[in-house]
Amino acid sequence: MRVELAGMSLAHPVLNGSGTFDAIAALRTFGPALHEDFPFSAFVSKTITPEPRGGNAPPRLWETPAGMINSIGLPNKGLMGFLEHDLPELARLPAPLVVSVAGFSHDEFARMVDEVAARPEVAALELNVSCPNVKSGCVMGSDPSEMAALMNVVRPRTTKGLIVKLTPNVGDVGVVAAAAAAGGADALSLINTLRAMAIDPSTGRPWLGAERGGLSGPAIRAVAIEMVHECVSRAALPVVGMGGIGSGRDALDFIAAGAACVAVGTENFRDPAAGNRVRDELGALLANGSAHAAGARVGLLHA
Ligand code: RRO
Repeated sequence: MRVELAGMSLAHPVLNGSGTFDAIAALRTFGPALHEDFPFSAFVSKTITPEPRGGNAPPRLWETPAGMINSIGLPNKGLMGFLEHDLPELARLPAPLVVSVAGFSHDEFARMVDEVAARPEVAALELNVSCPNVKSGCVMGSDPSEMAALMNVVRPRTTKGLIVKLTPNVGDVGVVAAAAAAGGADALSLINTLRAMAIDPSTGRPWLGAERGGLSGPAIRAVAIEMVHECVSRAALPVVGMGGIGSGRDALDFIAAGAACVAVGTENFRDPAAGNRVRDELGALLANGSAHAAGARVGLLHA
């Protein structure tokens, strides 16, 4: 199951989705057992920004019939808080560390890449391009020219792997994927959450404090599989596929669609052992020689 991704040699293809598994809290809860059977072949941290952020007004979550809507709003300790407090703890995990970074301008992204990539504990970076550029007002991952301009700024700053996390809230995700590839990305990860809204039945007003949020979970899986397939055919890069993966069978679908790796996200909230289960089920399915698995092996070869 070994796979190469953005300069990392991973023992298997199952990662976590950024922001869906708090490894520091899990270590406190599960103790050394977490390290002994760590579910993910690389750990992706929750996105950080240059300055600390408190996040959005509550409520921040709404459960849907097959998933949930979140509007967490990027709460984090900021770059310096992360480097001082979280990085030493995350560096002790028994898996390479991918740090997810975001900024609201090219200068902010440049600073994040400079500071984070310089740390030897960090194996690769994920660029969360779902934030608006305050200068253009445009979400950086929603437009191929914005994507190209961002890659021009960040690519020359590090030789470490850069994984671009794509948003599905675009007309043509393939054209943004192609721009990321042309700009020197080492891999793509997709999909982030789909824009969504829930209504509070007691008021008729939006439930979430921020009014809108992002939908995740099984509800978005078929959308994610199509987008992974599209990006694999438009950009010659390994793709980390995610969106509603809750079983090895789901993971195999993404690999058959061309993903090199998969990530477990929302399912981690329902079942903290979901990563171990998906990894083990995927391993068994890949070994059993079915047509589904044969299709998936072609996906692995693409990587
Ligand atoms: O923090 C969030 O609200 C959030 C982020 Br940064 C993201 O990339 N995707 C998402 O669904 N929520």
